[in-house]
Amino acid sequence: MNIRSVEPFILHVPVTSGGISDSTHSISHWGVVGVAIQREDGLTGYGFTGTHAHLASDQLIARCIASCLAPLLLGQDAGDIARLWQTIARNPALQWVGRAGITTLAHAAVDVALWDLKAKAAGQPLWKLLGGQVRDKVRAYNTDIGWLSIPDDALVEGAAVAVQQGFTGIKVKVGSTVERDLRRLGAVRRAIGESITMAIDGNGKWDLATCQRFCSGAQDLDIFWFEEPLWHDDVKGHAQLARSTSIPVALGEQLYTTDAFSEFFAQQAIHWVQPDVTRMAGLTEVLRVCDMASAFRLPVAPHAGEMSQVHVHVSYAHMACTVLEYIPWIQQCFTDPALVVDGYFCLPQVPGAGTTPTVDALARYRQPVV
Ligand code: 0YR
Ligand code: MG
Repeated sequence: MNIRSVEPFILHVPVTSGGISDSTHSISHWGVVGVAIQREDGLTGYGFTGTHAHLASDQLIARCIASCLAPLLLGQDAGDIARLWQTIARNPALQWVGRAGITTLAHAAVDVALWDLKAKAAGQPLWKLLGGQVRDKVRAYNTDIGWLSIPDDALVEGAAVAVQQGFTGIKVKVGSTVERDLRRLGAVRRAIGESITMAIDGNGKWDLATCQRFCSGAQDLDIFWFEEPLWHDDVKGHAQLARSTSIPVALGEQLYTTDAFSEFFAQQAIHWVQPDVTRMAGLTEVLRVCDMASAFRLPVAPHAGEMSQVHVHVSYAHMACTVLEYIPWIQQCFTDPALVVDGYFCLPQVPGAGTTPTVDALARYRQPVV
């Protein structure tokens, strides 16, 4: 069935307690830059990328969808996902202006919308189309309790509350000073006990020497993984860090292509693989990374640029996916929110990819696309 219309939209949704910071970013809203793709019979698929709600750049993504991608999609068979992926990703003029960045984020929204459409047309939740359920439950870890902007006491309290709610994993942001971060992590570890997994995330802030000093001081904290310790493109730095510490290295939220992951795999610079359907060119590309991770015997923990609305389907259906990030900022915007009960994600039941916005969210948070 052919595509009749391709319409971008932008939502800016407030984050927890009015604002959060990690080592690198301070944000008050999450940007949902999306697209509605409608078939000739009226069935509509939704996809989106995630941003820091910077309207001027969000509008560039929306414009890319409307002006560059829509002409490649209109009149095409919506079911030909792989063919349409190729048409967009290998369009010479588009490649010329961006093999990563805005063009890829726009492509992400389109690819996810096509998967949503396919799942809705089949009358099944996306995980069914991806091969069905390979695990009973998907374990959630809570990132929203661990921001760098949260004062020490509130951090410890929030971690304890998450454990009471049933979470068996948390993630705490680092990247201030080594001493301060070690102190905070020590306090959190004492509060949550030994059995809870505690990952940390540096968001690419520190240099190699600082990371190594941190890792030496963190030996007794049982760190589940150290995420984005170094600058995103620094393959050999990550390889060197991975060789010098027993703490596993996690990364991927800033990588746009399978080729980028491939280089980290080849250099043994990564232990936990964190692709994101909102950062790479959609689910089609993320599935390639998941398959590659399986081949390398590496676990996948998708990064939740879509707050796990789509990744919950992938995590139930792909053997490589081990644990999934939980940040609840935008879940109320969707008709089928990615819910966590007793520390595990619920298995989605509604047909589609979990990406259909509610009428209320579209009215309340909408921003102008031009
Ligand atoms: C805030 N998750 C992350 C948030 C998140 C960022 O900018 O988006 O911390 O992307 O690193 O693991
Ligand atoms: Mg991260």
